[in-house]
Amino acid sequence: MAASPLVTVMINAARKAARAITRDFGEVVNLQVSQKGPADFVTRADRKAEDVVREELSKARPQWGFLLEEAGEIKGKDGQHVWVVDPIDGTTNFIHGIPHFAISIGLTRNGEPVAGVVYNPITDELFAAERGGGAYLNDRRIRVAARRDIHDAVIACGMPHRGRGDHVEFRAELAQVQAKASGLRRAGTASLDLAWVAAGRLDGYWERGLKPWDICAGIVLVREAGGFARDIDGAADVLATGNILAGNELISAQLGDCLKAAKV
Ligand code: LIP
Repeated sequence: MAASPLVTVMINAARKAARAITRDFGEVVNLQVSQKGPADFVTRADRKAEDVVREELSKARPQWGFLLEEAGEIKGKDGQHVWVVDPIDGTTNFIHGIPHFAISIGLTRNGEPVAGVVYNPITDELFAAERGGGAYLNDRRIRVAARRDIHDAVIACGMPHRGRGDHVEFRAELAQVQAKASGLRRAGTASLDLAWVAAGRLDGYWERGLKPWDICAGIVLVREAGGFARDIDGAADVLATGNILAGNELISAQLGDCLKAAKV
């Protein structure tokens, strides 16, 4: 992939943060057996990685704003561009020593997601996309899967757990999808779920209650891979609602119908 200057900036920031994150992940794996557990350590690792990403991106585009998982919103002078960053998406996996998490860097222009990089430093898989430029996994162009029928589809989801989301609503939605799909997955990292839809590994994905930094980069990946990423209930701004549904045209429509059926 001949990355544009913009995507190159994002890739460099992700790779730089990844070096510290990978070291810290090794430490977290050791901390599993300690009484206190690795939670405090992980919070520090998260902040440290976010600082690295922020510094790299600011150096390259000093006028642009930020929406950061840890530090929150930082207004930019330019007023149009906002970096939307999750330094460790899949924190629960990270804390538990599960090697499925990612650095997610998205960019919005006037509120619209226009570029995204999602990097899993453990597998060294780097997903990148920019509006109009296609989606890539490392050097390879990726496309959403071509399956036409949800009966043949593997669908991923996010599950609400203690203190999160609407459990009853989720169970109703799951019951609908469960009855139709050929397989279900819950891997715990929204940005990678979307990246894997873009790469055709998953046919579809839905989750409610996510934050912009969980999905901004992944939305661009799915769309640039020829897929659809939209609000479950048809709202215009999926970044704002955080209720996302993704897949190719046919599977996303069928998944949308299942989720609608769960409401009645
Ligand atoms: C997480 C997501 C995950 C979702 C969690 C959470 P975090 O992001 O990526 O898939 O199910 O609710 O939002 O908190 O690890 O950055």
